[in-house]
Amino acid sequence: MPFSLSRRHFIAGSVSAFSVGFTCPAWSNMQPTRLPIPELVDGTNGDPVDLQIRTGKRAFLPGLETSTLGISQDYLGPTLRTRRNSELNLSYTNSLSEGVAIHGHGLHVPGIVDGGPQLEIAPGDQWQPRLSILQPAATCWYHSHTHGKSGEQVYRGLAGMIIIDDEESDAIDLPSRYGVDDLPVIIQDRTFDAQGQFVYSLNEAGEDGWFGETVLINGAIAPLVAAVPAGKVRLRVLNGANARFYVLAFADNRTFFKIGSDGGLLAEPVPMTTMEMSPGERCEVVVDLSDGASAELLVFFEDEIDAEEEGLISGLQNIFSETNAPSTNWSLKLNVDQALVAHKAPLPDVLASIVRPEEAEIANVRDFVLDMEDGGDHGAHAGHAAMDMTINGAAMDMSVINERVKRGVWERWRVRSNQGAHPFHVHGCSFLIEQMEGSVTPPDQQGWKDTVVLDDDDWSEFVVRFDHSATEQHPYMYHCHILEHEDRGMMGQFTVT
Ligand SMILES: [Cu+2]
Repeated sequence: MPFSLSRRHFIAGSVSAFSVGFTCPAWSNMQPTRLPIPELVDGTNGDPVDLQIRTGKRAFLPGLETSTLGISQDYLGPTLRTRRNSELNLSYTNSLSEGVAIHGHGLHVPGIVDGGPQLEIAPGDQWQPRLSILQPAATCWYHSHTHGKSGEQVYRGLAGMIIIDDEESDAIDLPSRYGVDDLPVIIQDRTFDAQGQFVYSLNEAGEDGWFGETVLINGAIAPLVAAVPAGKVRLRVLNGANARFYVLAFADNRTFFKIGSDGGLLAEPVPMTTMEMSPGERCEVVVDLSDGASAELLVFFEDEIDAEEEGLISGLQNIFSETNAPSTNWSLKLNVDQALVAHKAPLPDVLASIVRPEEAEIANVRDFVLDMEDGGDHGAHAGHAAMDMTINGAAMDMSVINERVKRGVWERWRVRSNQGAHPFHVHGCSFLIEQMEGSVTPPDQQGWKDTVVLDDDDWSEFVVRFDHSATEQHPYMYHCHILEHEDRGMMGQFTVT
């Protein structure tokens, strides 16, 4: 059951709420374009990787150039590949006219190289973090974490994927040829104006954050197609949205296998037909195309599937026949190319060994309550000034350390909200979820994670241990990964010593 049937969403005051029904945009009748595959930059040998934070232009829509931000490219950045027990040396140059902080999301690295808002790169400056990669194989990402501007900068393009390999993942037989049978799938939603420019306003974002109307995958408007071999294909799916929760399913309702979550491989493959993903979350899945037929991955907006329809989603045909059915325009079609060498080996029964701490090892418990306070009468616009977003009653203050954590010690963190669903993200670690929204953790959420969804009914709980240090000058962050919530203050700072 990947769904929370009790999840509540806010409609009132959400000026970005998608409410135009499902008329297909004009460009949807065109031939689907090919899924772009971001350039792969291998940083495994420790050579410095130059990353230019810059402006760009991309024609997402035919004949219209959109002004963008990118990292060494017009929109998004290259996929960075690294390896456990190696050093990843990055060299960022900020050529923008505003400051930028770039966070390595999911990386277990000290606060001083974590890229939080305290590490803003001034215009024209460089930042050269040396990252000792000590964690297991995983799909991570890097993105803007600039104080008060993460949402806008990510929306315009400042994000990219990081792939970590290790000896254990090499030893098991999984599809791993980047761009062939191991595809990055970065899903985002964006709104374009009549001139093809991105539409974004933190001040006008509703309570749920900023929702785009058009799905991009790897920086191109869906629907998209990819040519893949007639075998097992691995998708490294990243929900790179500012605020949307997505639901993924194949058009033929086929079973696929989730093999990895935020922090690495699951203990064993988990069969699924639908998969919900919150902003910031990564899911690695394997789909079998051995029969040579194509498969179409559909992207639904979770907020457009109401509770009654959620009950129907296991029979997707029912959803398609609903008059107010979610859009099926947003898809990635996997077309088989028989000329490509196929990965035919069966999925391993065991992927990774995940060891949970004993109860006696839990040395401390911390509670976090996320809150959104409506500032009063603000008409149709639940704008920035009207919203008070806090964790444990405090909005993010760059000069305040909210929590002090001991290094190398297991803790239990309990997280709840007073209003709405939020993806809670913690820097510098992976954690193990013990319960989600008061319920038993679903099998696909039982691996290493750095985001957990919480709701306003019950606690989500996880156990976590920090193995690196974060000082008062360079603390870690915990925050809601709805970027408009983060930018409005739903974030705190903590040290690890
Ligand atoms: Cu939130």
